[in-house]
Amino acid sequence: MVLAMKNGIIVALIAAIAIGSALGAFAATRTTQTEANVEVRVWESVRTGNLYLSTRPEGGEWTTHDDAPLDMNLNDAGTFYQSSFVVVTVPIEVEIEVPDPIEPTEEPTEAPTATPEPEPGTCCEVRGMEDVPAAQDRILTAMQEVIRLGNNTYGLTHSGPIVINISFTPSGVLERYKDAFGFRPDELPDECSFQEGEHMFFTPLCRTDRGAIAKEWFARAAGAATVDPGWIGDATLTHFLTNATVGKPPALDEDRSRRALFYEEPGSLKRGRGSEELKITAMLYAIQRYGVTNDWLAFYQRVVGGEDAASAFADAFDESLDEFYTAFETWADNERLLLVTSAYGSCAEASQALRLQGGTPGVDAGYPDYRVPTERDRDGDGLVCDGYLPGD
Ligand SMILES: [Ca+2]
Repeated sequence: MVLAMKNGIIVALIAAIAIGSALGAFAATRTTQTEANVEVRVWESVRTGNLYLSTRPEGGEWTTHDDAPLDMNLNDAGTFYQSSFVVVTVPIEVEIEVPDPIEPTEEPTEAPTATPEPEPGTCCEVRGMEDVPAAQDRILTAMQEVIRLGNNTYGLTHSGPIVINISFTPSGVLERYKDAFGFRPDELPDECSFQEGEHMFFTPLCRTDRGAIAKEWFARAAGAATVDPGWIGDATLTHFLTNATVGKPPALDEDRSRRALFYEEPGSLKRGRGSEELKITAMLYAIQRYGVTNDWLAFYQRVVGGEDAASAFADAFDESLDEFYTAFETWADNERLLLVTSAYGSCAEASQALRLQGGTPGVDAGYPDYRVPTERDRDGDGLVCDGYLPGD
């Protein structure tokens, strides 16, 4: 009976210590989710029956709290002996996430512009993770680079301030939202990033994701409005994101465009279908046909501004949108013919002219699927002859 009561006391003590220590230790970093193991031992003097309490961090040094025995009194119900409250402080180490050092990046040389630049908005206040300045600096630098790219390459600017909200945890992002708007949503609108008003929010998953950072800024500067026809908006966003993440704009002679030309029906663009690759291919073809990227951007911004796409297109490029579709389809058919006639019949044949790409030769490298269309791409990575080694 006495033993059972003492076991009860020990369980209660362990619970009190574990909870107390966890809250005490992490009060400063309220959004950090972690665990600490605290080892507890209760001693009972064989001679006197007095109880003593010792604790230590896992693997650390023992501390016995108060040399005096625990004062054990019967609880109100008379069912347990309980000690008075014991507060223990246990030193623990918490590892705070520190991002990789920021690589210095080269400043793109600024092209002289004939037109005065519009007054740009400000960038940016960063809220959250104040105790990890490197994390704040990193996203601020990434956002400023995206803005510079948008300004220099696309003539895009945003207006007004931007507040970047980041946190250690997804629920911390919801707290940031609450700080900004006064209430806490039930769940994140997006697991990666989202924005509302002047606030942008980046979850731990995406706060170092250049694509997410670029996407939010592009939506802010160019307008997130759905344009009609939709491919114009999708392609323009893809163009910008490719430039921001890969470091150069997409080009017509790349595999993604050639694959679209080889496998897709070019008429599906006009019918509102087609892959992201087909859409960007059409945009690149329009730029090649009519002028330079900034002409396209000027057209795009007029459509975002609410102008009818067909009339804005005719105005910008001296050709109707329907005429463009016809020209694109004719060109695409011709390109497909060239790709078909220059395709290879086997991996061995392809190896005579092509270099393996996408991995380690003999293991996972291969050739673009449209170059050897008789081979199957079993894992859908766009490469065939996976693992082929010239000479096999
Ligand atoms: Ca493959």
